[in-house]
Amino acid sequence: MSKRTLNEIANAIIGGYRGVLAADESTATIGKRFAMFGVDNNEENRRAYRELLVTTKDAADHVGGVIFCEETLGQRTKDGRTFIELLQEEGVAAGIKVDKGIQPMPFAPGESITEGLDGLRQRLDGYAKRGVEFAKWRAVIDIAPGLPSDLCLRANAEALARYAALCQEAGIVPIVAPEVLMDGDHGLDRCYEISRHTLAFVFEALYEHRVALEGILLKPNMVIPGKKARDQSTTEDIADATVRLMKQSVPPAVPGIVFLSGGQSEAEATANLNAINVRHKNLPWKLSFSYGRALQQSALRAWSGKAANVQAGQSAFALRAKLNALAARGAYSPAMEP
Ligand code: 5MM
Repeated sequence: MSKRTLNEIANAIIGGYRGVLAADESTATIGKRFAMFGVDNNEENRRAYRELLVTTKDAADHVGGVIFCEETLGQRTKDGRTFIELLQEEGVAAGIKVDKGIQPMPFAPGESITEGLDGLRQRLDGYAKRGVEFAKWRAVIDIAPGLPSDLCLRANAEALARYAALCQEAGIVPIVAPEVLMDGDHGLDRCYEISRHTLAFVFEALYEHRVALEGILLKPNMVIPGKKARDQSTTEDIADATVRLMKQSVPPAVPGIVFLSGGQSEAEATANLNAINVRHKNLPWKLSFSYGRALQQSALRAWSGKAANVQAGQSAFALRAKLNALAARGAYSPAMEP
């Protein structure tokens, strides 16, 4: 079988109004999620939980790609299949988070830089041989008084672009994920302004590094007020500001924009994506989801680490996957919520 081009892989992941499941939480992050429901953060629980997600019946109709962390890639389902094999049988692309997390940026108080470029070419070659078709690298941008600095934005954009170029060289689609955090009390306009600035640096760096935009997926934040903002915006305002930002910032060659949920509730993340697609038609890119928390919260709650609850967890995950795929085509309604 001939290998798919980068553009074919990207389009297959988001084709049919599907989106991406971000199940790539590092051990520390999944530990925080497990702790909310009293689940022990051990290797078997992490494996069992990821197996619950990827063996959910019919999820492949709504999810075209799953991002794992390194540990999950080396694990197997109870019946001995690797997670990559399992996804391939379902026509779902396997992805891997390749960044090594964030570190404080030197001489830039309060800001962070994502690490993980050393040895990345070799790691990507190994992943490609195992059947991984896409990757993810996340830059984290904090909004605070006087922040972010151009230094932080430029350094993170440069790292994202170097990662993306290495991925494409290895035949892997890079998900480029610059995340402007929704922590803090800033309003919608400030989020817009900082996200605009961030994306300008990112696309300049992608150009400099000769990254083919047809072969990436962009995973940005929506334009949304900080969690502690006094004035919370309407779904319609969030949708309009987000699409305005994308029009200003993202060239039409990019096949798809898969938003992160970033701490929105499950219902909010679905409603916002739906409003984006209801209110804005004939856009050059597909607008879908690459959610972590907003696809998993109710599944994790229903499962709570108990084998007897696997089916309940899968039903909860299947529902979120379906509702978000409906939102990707603008066909969701809050009345569909349980
Ligand atoms: C931004 O976070 C990504 C999407 O998740 P949300 O929809 O919950 O925001 C997610 O892929 C994230 O990058 C992973 O959970 C990995 O996080 P860590 O910090 O463990 O690398």
